[in-house]
This record gives sequence, structure tokens and C-alpha cells, in this order.
Amino acid sequence: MKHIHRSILTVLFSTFIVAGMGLSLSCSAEDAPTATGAPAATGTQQPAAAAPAAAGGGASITGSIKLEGTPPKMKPLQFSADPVCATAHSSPVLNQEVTVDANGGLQYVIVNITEGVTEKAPTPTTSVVLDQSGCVYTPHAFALYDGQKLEIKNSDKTLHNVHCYRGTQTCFNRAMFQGMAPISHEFKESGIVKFKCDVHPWMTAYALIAPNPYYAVTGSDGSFTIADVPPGTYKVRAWHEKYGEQTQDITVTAGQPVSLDFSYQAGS
Ligand SMILES: [Cu+2]
Repeated sequence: MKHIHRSILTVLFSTFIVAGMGLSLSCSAEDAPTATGAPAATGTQQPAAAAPAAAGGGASITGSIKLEGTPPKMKPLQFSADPVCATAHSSPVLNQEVTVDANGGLQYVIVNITEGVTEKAPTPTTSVVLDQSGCVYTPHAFALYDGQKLEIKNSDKTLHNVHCYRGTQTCFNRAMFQGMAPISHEFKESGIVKFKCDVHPWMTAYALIAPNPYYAVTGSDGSFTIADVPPGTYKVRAWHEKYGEQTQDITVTAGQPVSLDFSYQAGS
């Protein structure tokens, strides 16, 4: 009895702390997310989904990203700290940090053009959705166009907090209670950000706030396509949460799809 009592107190105390963080660490007004009444028009962005298409007359950049060597073995996530998380899964869920297929295709690599784009494409009116479901972020890695709205949902019957980092700096930190309406956030700066839940420390996700509409995230086979890139010479970057970034220069000619592959070395 004593034990149960202490557990309840611990949960209540944690809830209080996280709720407090939500109120006090919401950062500057510029970075503070706002609550939305209802899930508005949303566009889901799955891994490997193409970015919004720009004007025609260009060509696609298609490639594959491989992890060479023996990939590190990913451990199953330990959900036991929260019964809601533990009962949400009937089979083990592996840590998604290094997700490779049988051919070494590396998933969750964010690929984008970092230099050479001169045009400014319109900002998509649809939101990109980040869900918290089964105490895992979905998707694990994604991208959105600078100015596009990010909608964050809590589909779980438990408390999460969404702690966004840009490097070591907090971009926002919001508690999301069970049943709470989605929150919406608009980033003011391009770059990579990380999401983490302080209640469930295994929960992490990464996003690129892209400075132009030319980006993609590799799918489960390590492939990606950046569609409708106008003719020009560009620097293309691949970014992975563990293996870091690589860049290559390419030239796109109208009507001629370009192939561009990257490879990382396991153990590096
Ligand atoms: Cu959580």
C-alpha cells in the first residue's frame, strides 16, 4: 500500500514538473507553439515522401544511401516505465537510430539541396504532422519547408512533453496531456532540430527545416527522390543522426534525371 501511494505521488510530481516546464520554458514568443482547436487540414509526411513540387522544366535527383559494413544491433525500446506505453505494443519495437534493410539501405537520412537554389517557392498550406503514438514519434525523421506549419499530436493516453532542440538550445518545450488538442508550430529558421520527450527518454525524432522545397527522407530501402529540381548546379547534403553529414556537388539538366548515391561506414 505504501509502495502504491509513493508511485502515485511520483507520477503526480512528474506531471507537475512537466506542466511547469510547458509554462515556463516555452521560450520566446517567436518560437512558442500555439494550440489549435481541431486537427486542421493536414498532410502527412512519411519517410521517403517527396517535397512539394516546384515549377516544371527540371529533373529529379534520385539516389540510394547505404551503410557499409556490419550495422550496429539496435536494442528493443524499454517501455516498462509507463504501463500505457508498455501495453501499446504487442511485439518489440527497435530503437530507430540505425535502421537498415538487408542490402544496407539506410532509412531516416534527410537529403536536401543546401546551395545553388535561387528561386523562392510558395510555402505549402498543408501542415506536416508529428504524432506521439505508442510512446514513439512518427515519423522518426522528416522535413518541412521553411514557414510550413508543424502539427504535433498526442495519440496516447499518457502525458508527453515535446522538447525541441536546435543544437543545445531549446526551441520550445510543451507538455501534452492525454486528450489534448494538437499544437501547431511555425519555425522561423532553417536547420536541423531534434525532438525529445523528457518523460520517456527513448522518444526522439529529427526534422530538417528546409530553406527551399528540394528535400527528401530515405525510405526503408535507403532510397530517396527529390522531384522537379530546376536546371542548375547544386550542393546536396545527406544528414543522419548518428553518421553525420556528407555533401556532393551535382549539375541538373532539364529533362535528364540525375542519380546521386551516398554511403556511410558502420563503426565511424
Ligand atoms: Cu513521452
